[in-house]
Amino acid sequence: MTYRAHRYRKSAGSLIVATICFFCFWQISSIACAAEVSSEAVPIVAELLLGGWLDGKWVDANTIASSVPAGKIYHTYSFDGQLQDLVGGAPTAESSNIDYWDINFAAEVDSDGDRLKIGSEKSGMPRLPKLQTGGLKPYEELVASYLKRNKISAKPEIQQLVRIDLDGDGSEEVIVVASNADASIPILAKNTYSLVLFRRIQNGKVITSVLHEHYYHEDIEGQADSSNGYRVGFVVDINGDGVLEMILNCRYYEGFWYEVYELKNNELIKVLSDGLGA
Ligand SMILES: [Ca+2]
Ligand SMILES: [Ca+2]
Repeated sequence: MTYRAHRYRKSAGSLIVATICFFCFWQISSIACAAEVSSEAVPIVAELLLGGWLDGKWVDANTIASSVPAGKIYHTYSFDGQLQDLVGGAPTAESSNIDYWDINFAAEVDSDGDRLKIGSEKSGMPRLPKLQTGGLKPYEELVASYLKRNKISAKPEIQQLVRIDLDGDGSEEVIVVASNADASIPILAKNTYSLVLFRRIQNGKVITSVLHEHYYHEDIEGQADSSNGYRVGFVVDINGDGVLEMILNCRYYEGFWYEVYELKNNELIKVLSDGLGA
């Protein structure tokens, strides 16, 4: 800012004008600088307040709650598009079996879990994820290799194959959700599984990471336990750095939780997780 003022003074040729301008610039620049460093809290809401982005880092719901004002505007998203903005209230402390934070919205909208709400001025969908339904064979073979290695003889069943260029480098990343298990009943069934894989190109080679893997080898009933079910809920740039985050919707018989993943060094890293359940 002093550089701009200094240059202006030299060319203006008048000390008074230069002095006034210096202070004008100084004030404007100060406001601009303040805006740059001021860290607007970016809350993430899906069924409950999951946490968010604050002061340059990912923080949990407890940490961000006091920094979220009432009347904040939220961009909202479905899996493959931006929906209408909503105005949110101040976070409220709630309690069911566990304590959590919720945010109420002025307009109640369709099923809460189908919509991600991000309290940021920036639009979070510079690129849209695609669901691939054809050409699954290579991915079925990939899943089959994990099943074989883990002594599951069931067929590979792809539930979701999501293609998205997370970092915008022109190369698509792929998230594979495969399962033959039913997470909605309190039963563990023999020869079932639940898998979430992440595929991307690194140094010209395709590499795969496991985000979740469960292999159920026994029939178990009566423990109110169930298998885990996963779904890529949303792919949105939450913190406005141009790289999309992946939000995984995770369910079991008596509960659910969400996991937020950030792409770092070409790896998906879990940065937040919150949910409700028995
Ligand atoms: Ca990419
Ligand atoms: Ca981001």
